[in-house]
Amino acid sequence: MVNPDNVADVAALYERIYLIRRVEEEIIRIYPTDKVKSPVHLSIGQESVSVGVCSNLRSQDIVYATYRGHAAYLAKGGNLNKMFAELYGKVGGFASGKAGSMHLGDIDAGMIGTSAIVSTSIPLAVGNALAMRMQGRDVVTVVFFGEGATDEGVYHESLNFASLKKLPILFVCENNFYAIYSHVRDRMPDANICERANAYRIPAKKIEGGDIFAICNAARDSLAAINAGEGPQFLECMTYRWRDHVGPGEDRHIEYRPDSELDRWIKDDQVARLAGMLDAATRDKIESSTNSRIAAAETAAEESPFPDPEIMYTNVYQ
Ligand SMILES: Cc1ncc(C[n+]2csc(CCOP(=O)(O)OP(=O)(O)O)c2C)c(N)n1
Repeated sequence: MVNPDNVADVAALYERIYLIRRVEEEIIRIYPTDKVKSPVHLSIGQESVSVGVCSNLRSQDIVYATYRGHAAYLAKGGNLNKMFAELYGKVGGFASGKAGSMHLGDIDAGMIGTSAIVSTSIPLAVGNALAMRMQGRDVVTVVFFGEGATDEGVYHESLNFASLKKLPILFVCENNFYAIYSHVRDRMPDANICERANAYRIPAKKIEGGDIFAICNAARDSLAAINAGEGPQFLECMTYRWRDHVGPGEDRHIEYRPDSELDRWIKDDQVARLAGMLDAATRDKIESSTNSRIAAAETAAEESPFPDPEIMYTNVYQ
């Protein structure tokens, strides 16, 4: 149980969430220089979901996510240097610069891959859970996806199959209300996502407000149930994307969502919440070592060469 009164618990969460926030702030700063060679989908505002869930995972557990995957990658303990080099399209990246932001995959970090096609990582994650079971390996698979992915047919097939086979998988819906610019109420007659998971006999829990402690503790319970052989579990984590759907910019000018809604979520920022629970010395120590790590990763990415054109056709499956 993560205890908000325990300084070590709070510091550990803050270290991870602050890293993710600062990395994406750096991406915003760097993006106009054109050094980042792929589109970016930022998780700023949504970090508590990845951090809350991944803080309960073991190194052998496997994570799948979406094109909005920086947070999940870093929360799973991904390699910061390899990530920056990958964003810069350099050989030092985990895919030698060929994957970029939308296709994060790093087996050493337990992240098999992310995809730009909505919902496609869900059946892959279910397949991974089946493979782990067949190989007798003690591995839980976790898949992060947006509520927009639950509109897709393959999502329903995946839940059905995972439940039927009682697979060791945790489904985590990051419900930020919008698929690009369309609100969930304009896409579903009844946006009760947990009830839909229950229809496949998968226990589901909704966590309001992006509350990092609630997410942490719900994930811990779900993982315990999976490890006890109870089959798939489902978390619907309410959250909010502060920036535009794609790219580094803000999007208030598009006027598809009320400013007051965004402002309310910014007020409840979980990064600031954790920062406010720590004393200044602990916070400064975490922040300065994190910022040094980020600066070193940016330098390493700058210094890494671009790949030779010949690698274009390696590790490509047709
Ligand atoms: C199969 C498919 N349909 C449509 C798109 C275009 N598209 C890209 S992101 C997106 C919205 C997805 O929203 P959601 O799943 O809630 O995730 P979020 O972007 O909010 O993290 C859409 C429709 C796509 N990439 N793939």
